[in-house]
Amino acid sequence: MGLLPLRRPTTKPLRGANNERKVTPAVTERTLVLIKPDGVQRLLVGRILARYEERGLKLVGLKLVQVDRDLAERHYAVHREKPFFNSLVDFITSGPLVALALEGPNAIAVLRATNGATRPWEAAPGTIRGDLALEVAQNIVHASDGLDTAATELALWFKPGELVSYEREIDRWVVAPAD
Ligand code: IDP
Ligand code: MG
Repeated sequence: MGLLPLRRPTTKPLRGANNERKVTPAVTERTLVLIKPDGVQRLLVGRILARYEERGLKLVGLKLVQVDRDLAERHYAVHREKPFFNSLVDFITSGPLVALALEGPNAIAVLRATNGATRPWEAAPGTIRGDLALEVAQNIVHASDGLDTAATELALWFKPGELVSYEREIDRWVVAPAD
């Protein structure tokens, strides 16, 4: 499930008196993030999780997984024809990783931006890859790249009962009320 209904219903019209668009409604999304085996081995799990939490994203699923080849190949199926496919599957199965489901307004775009560009030398400082990685084959994190892939990947990594919906006291300070 990549796209969720707004937690707080919009109570005011989205168009003003002159029919101009007043606000872009926030879209609450869920997305899959992996802290890959290099992140686990380099003891970066806590720091990476802290970045996502501090951003305001809500953790709705979390587990440590020793990935088998079948799941790895399905997760990276879109890259099957790429020359790096086998080494990518070797790498992702080389040790445990941490799978996260994160929720928030525009979570898919927020996570892609927070993780940074695929090639760490092109990733902006301040991003996870821009601060913590050097090599494209060991770039620490994965995040779904769109609504469809988020839905597919969440279903691949989490059973429905492993994703938890809940309210946080801080949400009113993180998620702005609808205008
Ligand atoms: P993304 O992780 O930023 O979405 P993708 O293009 O989907 O990037 O590639 C999936 C993963 O495959 C990357 O995170 C990276 O670890 C690996 N990868 C991508 N391009 C290369 C490459 O040219 N050589 C080796 N590994 C690569
Ligand atoms: Mg990708």
